[in-house]
Amino acid sequence: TTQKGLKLVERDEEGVNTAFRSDVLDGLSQPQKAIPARWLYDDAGSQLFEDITQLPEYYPTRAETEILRGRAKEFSAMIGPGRAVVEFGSGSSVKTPLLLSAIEPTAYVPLDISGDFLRAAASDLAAKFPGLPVYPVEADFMRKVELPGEIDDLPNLGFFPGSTIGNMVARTAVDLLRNMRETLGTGAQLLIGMDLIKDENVLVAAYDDAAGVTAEFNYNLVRRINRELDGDIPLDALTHEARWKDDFARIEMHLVAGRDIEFSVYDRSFRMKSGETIHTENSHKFNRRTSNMLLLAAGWEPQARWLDSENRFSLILAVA
Ligand code: AVI
Repeated sequence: TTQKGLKLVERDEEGVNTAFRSDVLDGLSQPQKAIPARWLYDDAGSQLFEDITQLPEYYPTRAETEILRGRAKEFSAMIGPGRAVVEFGSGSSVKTPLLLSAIEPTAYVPLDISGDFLRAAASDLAAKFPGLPVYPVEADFMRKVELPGEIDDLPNLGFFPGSTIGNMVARTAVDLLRNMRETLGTGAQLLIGMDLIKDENVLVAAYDDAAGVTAEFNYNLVRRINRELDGDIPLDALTHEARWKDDFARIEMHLVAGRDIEFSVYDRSFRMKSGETIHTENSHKFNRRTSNMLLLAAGWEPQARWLDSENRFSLILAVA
């Protein structure tokens, strides 16, 4: 069903984002406190993530951009002209134009839950590609999305860069990839970025940079909770930590308590012992086999795979 006209953020009478509140209260009540990573991205968090992509230690954005820049001929050979490019997320001002110039699509459809980001990205793009029809859709792409009627007859190429798939546990990732297949329809292809397993020190540095921007990104979640959910979490007691969990092939972001603390959020009390953590993000890393397995589990057949010159990041093309 179409999500047009739906209110995408539900708020109570006091203007509190109810999904945020229940995720935080539930998450802080678990033995291992954990808050879903999607709540890192309010306006300040989205800006901090943009800053992260420019950091010397954060290689994924540069590595993926290098692939998009260098492999245009191969993309156009494997994908062909005349497709509608459906981007999951409102698009990056650098990566999206590189793909669109490589493959000569017939339409571009950015999907995003945030209408503001979406409209800004869509008008930027339309200015760069005069003559390319752009049909922005405001929707939660974790579910099946009804695409605009104008592209009904075109074969689709889904585009999901950035290794955002890595921020989901396998079960959620497979649900999303399957919904993408439903959204995109028969004959669709998917071009998806997946970050690679590599030296632990390189990975930890990418998520705990010297300038402390990733730490700020993590602390911003606490500031958001305190502000929007009437919390008094003592930020000075918490330290950002990036941990490599080898068994799960993922970097985890945590907020570690440096002393015993008590605080309240939305009138509920919580405690943390010194050393206890709030788990705030997973960022899974892949190899050839695990990325293929994830795609296959959701009904996508891998067709081609490209790496950057330092073998840090992969872009995979799959067919429905
Ligand atoms: C958006 N996502 C792919 C980023 C990542 O690398 O997992 C989010 C991020 N978290 C800390 N640094 C970057």
